[in-house]
Amino acid sequence: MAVETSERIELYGCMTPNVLKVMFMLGEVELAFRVNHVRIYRGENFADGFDGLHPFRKLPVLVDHDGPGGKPHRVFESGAILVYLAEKTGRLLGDDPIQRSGVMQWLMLQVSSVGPVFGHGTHFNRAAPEDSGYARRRFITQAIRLCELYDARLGEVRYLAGDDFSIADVATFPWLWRHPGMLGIDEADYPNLQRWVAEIGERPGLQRVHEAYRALVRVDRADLAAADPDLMDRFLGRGRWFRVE
Ligand SMILES: N[C@@H](CCC(=O)N[C@@H](CS)C(=O)NCC(=O)O)C(=O)O
Repeated sequence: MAVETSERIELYGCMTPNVLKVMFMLGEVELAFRVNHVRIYRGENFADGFDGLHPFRKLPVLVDHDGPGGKPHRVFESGAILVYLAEKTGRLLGDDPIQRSGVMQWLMLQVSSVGPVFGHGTHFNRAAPEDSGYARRRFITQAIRLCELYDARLGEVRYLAGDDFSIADVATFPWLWRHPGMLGIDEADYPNLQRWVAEIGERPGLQRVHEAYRALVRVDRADLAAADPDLMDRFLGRGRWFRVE
């Protein structure tokens, strides 16, 4: 894990939608940042002291060396990082209390439902050692309900919180861009969602960070292909790492 601080913002990350959210935001608000690649498929998030960055040893984590009062400030949890950056820059959070409330509702729905449902759906679809039919079907069913909900919403409004692009779109795009297809959901059934994915995918903020994210993907895919099976069990919380019978 390389840590040099040439930029004033450091992002601890790896290839995952939750990290892409933060990179996308930094690209949108045009803040320079340095990525500290945490090699999760080599177990770097389990290293001594990593819980000082994130108490649950997860990514992303952001460290702003120009934080409030000019002091360094650390933020974990992708939703909290987006709100922090929106407040820091005065961008993408809504201009009045009603707009801001709308942005927060769609942001919270992503954090509490879209991420966990598509994340667990992908886990039970691809990573469960034996076919856990109940869990796989449950999470894919929830994912389909979410696709229906977002398709209906995006049939009424241009962006998730209404007329304006916001951190709710930034948070949701990395999850609804490819994960429905990865779960075998037919994206053509959701034309409004497809329209939004196509539009958000062209955002300048995403273009700005595209190469930096691709670099994480290249290294993590190679690490994943060579990963130690016991480390994968630890990472996924299974095998000898199960804590219950
Ligand atoms: N709620 C967290 C989720 C973060 C998360 O699950 N990150 C994964 C990305 S791979 C991770 O760090 N996993 C490592 C682990 O669970 O050991 C957020 O939105 O930031």
